[in-house]
Amino acid sequence: MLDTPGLIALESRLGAANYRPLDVVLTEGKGVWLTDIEGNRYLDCLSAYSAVNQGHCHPKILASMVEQAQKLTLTSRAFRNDQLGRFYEELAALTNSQKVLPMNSGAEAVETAVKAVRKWGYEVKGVPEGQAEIIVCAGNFHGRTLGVVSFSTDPDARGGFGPFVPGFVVVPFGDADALAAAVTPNTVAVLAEPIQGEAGVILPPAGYFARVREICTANRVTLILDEIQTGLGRTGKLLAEEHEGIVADVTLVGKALGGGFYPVSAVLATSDVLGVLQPGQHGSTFGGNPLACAVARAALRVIVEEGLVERSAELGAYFLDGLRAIRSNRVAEVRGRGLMLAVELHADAGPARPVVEALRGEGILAKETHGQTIRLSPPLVIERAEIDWALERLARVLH
Ligand code: IF1
Repeated sequence: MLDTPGLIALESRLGAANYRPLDVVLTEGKGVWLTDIEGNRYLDCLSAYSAVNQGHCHPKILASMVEQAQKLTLTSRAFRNDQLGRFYEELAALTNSQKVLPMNSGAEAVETAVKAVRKWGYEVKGVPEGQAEIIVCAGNFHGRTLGVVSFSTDPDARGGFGPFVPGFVVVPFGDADALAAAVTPNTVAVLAEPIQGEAGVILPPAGYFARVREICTANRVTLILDEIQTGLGRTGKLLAEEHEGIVADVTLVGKALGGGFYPVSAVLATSDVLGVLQPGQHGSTFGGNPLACAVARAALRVIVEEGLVERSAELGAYFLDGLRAIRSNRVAEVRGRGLMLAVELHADAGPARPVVEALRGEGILAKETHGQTIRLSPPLVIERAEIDWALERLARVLH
């Protein structure tokens, strides 16, 4: 029977076990609300890891997707299409970027950036062939491809997958002195998340990225910010770099760029960096396809027209205050920026998973990370009353 246990059994029998999802089988989504096949409603506090900042099945993005799907969906980059240039223009204007390179998943955008800065290092900076080094931060999460897990520090992400891609140097996140000490004449880039997501919503110390920017500039090193999760309004700014008062040389966006409808990612960079890629040196069958471009254009329009960046700042602060007001001796810390929030439990308060299960029982879908932390990142279209509704239930569960 294709009821909840039946569908779960099907998944277990035929699927690889690389996830351990909550046993809720969702079938519909609208705005911040999800419905399972039994008709139960849930407030989404994960937003598909920030890929549905605009809310589920946003009608304007849906309309653009349907309209484009009826006209033209895929041409490959062997030919041009009438959506790509418009997509470049709108994304570049919004993010103040010189050049755009479209890909599909976040991990592909990271791989693309790594390839581009290495080539820039050899051709522009003059690093000896094969010697390029990229500095990354401990606790990073940039995706699942072999190149990307090669510089992960998470044993689960790396274990059993070697041999790895060389050329990466790991420094502690938030320690600018350690980063400065790791720079050599062969360093081509520093790659970091503005706020570490998977590590548990870890904010850098004030002034950290300003110093990272200085160190990069002084040593002719490119700064790559992975804004795949933090970007497009999640932290209360369009890009999280704005909180730090800096501008990256290379910015990676993904997730919400596809509005939850379609995988769309992009590398935004200076002409200097992306200019090193010549015909035949990089590409993707699906990257920059007209359907992706039309969806992304609509996804960006919704962010701007509905003031989602401002909403994220305002309602994120409101949610954070509400979480801090919860009296619970199980909570060690509440932190976050915009609507990228986390509740960390005390080490002796037990794991976060049962809390997440209890929240599900109260009608809230959230996700634990690294044992002790519960991430809360609802779609940016959430209303104040819905946050109040969630706070009431969070208080009950965390009591
Ligand atoms: C999974 C976390 C979130 C990302 C950053 C690149 C990517 C991601 C900063 C890759 C992806 C996801 C993927 C998801 C879990 C998830 C996640 F818990 F791992 F950290 F969002 F919080 N850079 N993040 O966060 O993008 O290739 O997946 O499109 O299940 O692996 P992708």
